[in-house]
Order: sequence, then structure tokens, then C-alpha cells
Amino acid sequence: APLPAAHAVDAVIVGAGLSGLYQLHQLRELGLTTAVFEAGDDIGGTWYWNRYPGARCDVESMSYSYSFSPELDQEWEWSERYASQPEILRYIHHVADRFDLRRDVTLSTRVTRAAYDEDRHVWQVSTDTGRTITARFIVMASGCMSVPKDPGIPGADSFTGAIYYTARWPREEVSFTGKRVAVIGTGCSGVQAIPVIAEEAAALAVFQRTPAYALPAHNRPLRGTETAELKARYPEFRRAQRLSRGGTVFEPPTRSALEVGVAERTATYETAWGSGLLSGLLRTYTDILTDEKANETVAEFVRSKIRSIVTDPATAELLSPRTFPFATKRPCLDTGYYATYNQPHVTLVDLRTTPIETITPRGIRTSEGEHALDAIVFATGFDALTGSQLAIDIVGKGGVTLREKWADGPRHHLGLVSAGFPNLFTVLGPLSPSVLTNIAVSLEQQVEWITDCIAHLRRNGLTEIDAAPAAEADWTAQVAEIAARTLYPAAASWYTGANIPGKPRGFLVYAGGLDRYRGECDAAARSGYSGFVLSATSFS
Ligand code: NA7
Repeated sequence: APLPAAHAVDAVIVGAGLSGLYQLHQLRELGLTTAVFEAGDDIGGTWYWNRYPGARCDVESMSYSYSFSPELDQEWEWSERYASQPEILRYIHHVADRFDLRRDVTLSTRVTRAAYDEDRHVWQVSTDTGRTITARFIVMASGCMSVPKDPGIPGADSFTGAIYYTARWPREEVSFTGKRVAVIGTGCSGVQAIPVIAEEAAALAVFQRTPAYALPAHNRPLRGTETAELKARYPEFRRAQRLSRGGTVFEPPTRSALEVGVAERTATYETAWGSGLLSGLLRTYTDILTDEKANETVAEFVRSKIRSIVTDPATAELLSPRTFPFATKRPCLDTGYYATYNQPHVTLVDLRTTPIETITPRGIRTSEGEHALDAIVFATGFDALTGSQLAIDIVGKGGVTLREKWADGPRHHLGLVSAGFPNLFTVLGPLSPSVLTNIAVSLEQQVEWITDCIAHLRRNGLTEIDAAPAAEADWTAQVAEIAARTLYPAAASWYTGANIPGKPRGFLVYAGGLDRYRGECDAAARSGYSGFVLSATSFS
């Protein structure tokens, strides 16, 4: 039933993707009344919006799924090693039905504003459908990569062909058969879409500014015997995932890349390349992400692979990343990406030497001339991590907005609560491990922490939790210090805000590991929420 225009609930959740749905389930178990608002016209979040050709998870499906229900683990059957977008969306729908989650989700409704009432310790939430709702708690489950970046290329409005964004792909079938297609952007979305679009298009031009490091996924159907084998030990596997550094289980390396001989190192890299795991190469030696020379050995190994696959040496060189260390931007997991450039109808346009001047009614004009096109696909990325929160007008204590507070970069205690914005929690937000981990594991950890925190407040008759400014300053500094000990800041990546013109620079992700992060969060909770300020009001 539709909600009345004015309404009060215990909690509002922004977003009905993997995070929001699990948060709803948890808060319901706690006995809270909860309203979830979802901008899309269906649930699924990332897996609803990113339905571009070739969209697929880069974490193995049996790891990238909820772990909270052993029954769910047993009954769901993944068909491929890496699940495609439609299969993950089917899984999310299955979960929503199984746990009866849909009845608290309002679709096609975007939260536009949230203002804190300091006297009553509640939030006033407004939506683009004209609703206002009062809630003690807000959980921002609005995604770490959900606001598409405006590519800012002039002339797009004048183009008479079709324009698509990978991050806003239409629900209806798109056919490129017989079409001249351009893809702009060669991050992970472009790398997944390009080989699939090339299968259909009459001609495909890829407009590349910065080449990515793409590793073969070696995706394949899962055999019933292997899923049965993992299911037999799923509880133990899930426990190991939870305790792991990045949300996936592996033996940590023990040696430096520089202390082994070239032949041994190359053999190790070959094995990792063959593993089809996103972090396979990263996990070979201890110092890939901390030592430039060690990192360069992997980077050069990937370049040698590109040279061995791509037959035209000039194209191979253009596809070879040289401007940033390996894995300081998220590597991509591909299926046939480099080999796509061996097809005669596929061309690579290097935007470093021939930049785009404008989009015209007929195509794209670079400094070298016009490419005539029927369709343009933007795979140009997101305003990551802070974008989805700053898209909402969030007004905290003293009338200060989150946009004002984060004008020079996010300050966010444990990546969960920002001082001055009490009772507003974030899942997979800035300054948490989020995108450097298997987010399925990270989101469960944060959702469970938030749920325990709310339970604690209610048990103790408390109505407000805020971050202590000093603790928040420490955490924000710690996130920066940890990043500074790695090579991550060496790349102009979306991890640092560098992909969005005018966005403040700073490393936005906690790189200390999910295990350590979980320890920090648990310690805060155990000590009665040290680093936070808890209070009560007589209006509760
Ligand atoms: P990314 O990784 O941000 O990639 C965006 C790509 O688009 C990247 O190659 C950019 O080049 C390029 N880009 C962005 N703007 C432009 C303009 N204006 N002109 C030309 N090229 C441009 O986003 P993805 O969606 O591929 O992947 C995001 C994550 O989603 C992924 O890591 C997974 O975790 C899921 P640049 O590097 O800026 O030179």
C-alpha cells in the first residue's frame, strides 16, 4: 500500500540494492518500522542500473553473495564462476521474495533532502515525489558507484544517433547489429562491454584516454559437483571470508617480488594470470602495492601479455598501461578484451594524441577528423564514494550541510557516521574498506554493526549517536596515512576523486584491510561506542 504523505518510521534506508535490502532485513528483525526509498523502478541497485552488454561481477559468485542465511546459501545455485548482471539481479529478486522485503520498499522515489531536528533527535526526509517522512535513523545504502560521471564532452545534445551510458543502460533490448558504434572509456565497464558490442556492431571505435590493466577472467559454467563441494563447507568458508583481509579467502604471500629470480617470478605471474582471479597477481608477493620496482615487474608482465595477444604492435603499445602502477586503479577482469582489437572492424582511437573536440550531429570529431557513428556508448565512470551522499541535500546540526562539511573531502568516523550528522549511517561509504574488498562481505559487516548500534541505543533508552570530532579527525588522518604507505596515491583514479573535475583530492578508501577495520569497529562497540557521543532526549 502507498505510504501516506506524512509519515513516521523508526528508520529510512536510502537505496534497495544489496546493502539496503540486507539493512531492511536486519532492522525488521530488531522490530523497527522501516521505509526504503529506491530511485529505480525496481530493486537491485548497481545490478539494476548496470545492465550493459557483458556486465558481470569480478568476484566469484559463490563469494559475492549474502552469507547471513545458511539456508539461502544452500538453496541458491549459481550457474557461472563469475555471475552475469542478469543472474545477480535474479538472485537479489529471489532474496527479496524469500525474506518478504518488497513491502517496505517504495520504488521510483528519490530521497532529495534530509534535515536533522536537533530537539526531537529525528530526521525529516523529503523525496522527489513530494513525500516527507520522519525517522530517527537514516541508513545511506545508496551505493559507492551509483552517480554516473558527466563526461562533459561538448555537442552530445546535437548527436542524432543513439546515446547510451553503461551505468544507465535501458531495460529494453538494444541492438547494435549493422551499426557504427563508439565506446568512450576503457575502465572496467568499457572493458567488459567492448568485446560483446564488437560481436554485433558493423564497426566499433573505442575512444581511449587511459588504458587499463585487464586480466582474463577465465569465466566458465560451474559444475554441480564443485558447487556441491563448496556448499558442503559453506559455513566454514563464509567464516573465513568474514575474517579475511579483503573478503575473499587466500594464502597471504610471504616474499618480496624482488627477492626471487626472474624465471621463478614469471612462472608465479603465469600461474596468477591463469587463475582468473582479480587479485591473483596482487597476491603473488608482499610488496606489489608498496614498492614501485616490485610493482613494475607485474606491470611489465601484463604488458608482455598484451603484446602476445594483440597482433598490431602499435595497437598493443597503445593498450599498454604506463602512466600508473598496476592495481592502483582497480584492475579489470575481462573476457576476450585484448583479442577484440585483432578484429578488422574494431579500431582504437588514442585520445592522448587525438583528443575529442566535439560530438557532432553525425558522430565524434577528434583533432584528426570526424568518426561517423550511429551510436555512442559512454563508459565514463562514476562520482564514486561521496557522490551518492552529496547528491542529497543533507542538513545536520546547526544547519550545516554535508556538502559544506565535506567541501575539502569527507570526514567520516570509521566511514560510518560523520560528526554533526547524528543517527545517519553509511554503508560502503567513503573512508571504509568498501571497493578495496569483496563488497558483499563489507556491506554485511557494516549493516550488522549499524544494527547492533541501533539495538544498543534502544536498549539503553538513548536517542542519538554522533561521531566525536576528535575521533573522526584521527580516523580521517589514519585513512590518509595508510594510503600514503602504498602506491595507490600514484594514480589519478576514482579512489582519489581525480576522475571528477573539481572534486577534492584525497584517498577515499580505508586500505588497512577489512579484518583490521572490523576489529576497529568491534572495539568501538565493545567499549560502549568510544569515539562516538551517545545521548538521550526526553522526547524519545
Ligand atoms: P572508470 O574506471 O572510472 O572508467 C572510466 C573510463 O572512462 C576511463 O577509461 C576514463 O579515462 C574514461 N573517461 C572518463 N571521462 C572521459 C572523457 N570525458 N573523455 C574520455 N574518456 C573518459 O569507470 P568504470 O565504470 O569503467 O568502472 C568503475 C568500477 O565499477 C569498476 O572499477 C568496478 O569496480 C565497477 P581516464 O582514466 O579518466 O583517462
